[in-house]
Amino acid sequence: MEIKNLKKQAQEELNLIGKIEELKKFEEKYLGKEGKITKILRSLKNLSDKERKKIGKETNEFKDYLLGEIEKRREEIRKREIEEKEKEEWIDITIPPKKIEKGHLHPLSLAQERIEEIFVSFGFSVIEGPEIENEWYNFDALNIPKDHPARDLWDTFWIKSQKSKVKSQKWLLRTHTSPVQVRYMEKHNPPLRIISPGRIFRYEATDASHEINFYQVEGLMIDRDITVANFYFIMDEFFKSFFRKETKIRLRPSFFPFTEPSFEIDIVCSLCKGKGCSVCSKRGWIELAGAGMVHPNVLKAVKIDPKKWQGFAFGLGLDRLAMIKYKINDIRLFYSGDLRFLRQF
Ligand code: FA5
Repeated sequence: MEIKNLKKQAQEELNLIGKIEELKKFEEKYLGKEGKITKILRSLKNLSDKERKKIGKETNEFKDYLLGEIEKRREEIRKREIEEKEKEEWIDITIPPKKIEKGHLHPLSLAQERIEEIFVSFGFSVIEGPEIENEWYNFDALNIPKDHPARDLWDTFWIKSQKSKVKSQKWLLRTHTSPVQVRYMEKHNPPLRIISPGRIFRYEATDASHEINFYQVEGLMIDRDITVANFYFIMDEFFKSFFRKETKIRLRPSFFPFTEPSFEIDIVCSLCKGKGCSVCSKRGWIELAGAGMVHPNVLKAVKIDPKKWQGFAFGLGLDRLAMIKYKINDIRLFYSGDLRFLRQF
């Protein structure tokens, strides 16, 4: 083929090339080891001097021209590829970003943190106890003997066919945080000042202010010459700090086998302001805690001399405290996992 025709054919082929891979193949076809131009240059030796000079010159010029064209096309393809990529990867920086959901503390945890903070500032230590207890700590050591009707105050979830290695007791889900008092007094000598927040369980019907699984904060202070006046002062200071305002509380005489005298602490219902609603069972007051002066039998059970040491104990309903603080009208909302509720805190 004449150089002129070859040049025409190459130009037409080159015009149709749009990809780097196609260009590589084209280069190979004309300039590779077995390429058309390479073959012509190789065959020059068989020609006469005159023809070799003429065809050699034309072929070399064509080779240089083609190399130039290939380079030009390569640049064009690269430029176009970059432009296409830029179009594809274009980012609109004015579009608002997707909102990243952040977790936060549950209202019960917030209340617990605040309670701990206040009691620690009064010199109390925070102690934990097990949620699975045995009869001895949950009842016997708290002056609640077997077959005594007082056990019925706490409807219990018993754990089947498990015997405690210690004292051959039956296991249960603790019905209150009071067993932590006993565990602590067994190992520590007075004077003592502790609180113990934790989860407890009761086999009972639920309503707006009762759950089967809820939280209590146990408190215990043992020292010399402790009286009900000390107890009232501490509780009054605690409620003022927790609710950040004057609150109306009352002590009501009550009965617990492990305290004498015993009280119940009530607070004016913040949801109805004392008028009576479903949360306070139309009474205008909400029961927040059981409390009293530690019974001498409990002190004796842990080998503390009741003639030398006295003190008070209390069991605050943590859920109820949070309900009053955040004006929540149903305790079951805490355990519902409903994000519409939880996002408000
Ligand atoms: C007790 O559990 C005693 N251990 C408290 C105590 C401790 C008395 C130390 C004396 C000395 P009570 O069963 O009343 O007591 O419960 C204490 C508080 O837990 C109640 O005042 C109430 O605020 C809360 N509470 C009781 N039952 C429920 C329930 N089902 N759901 C939510 N909170 C409850």
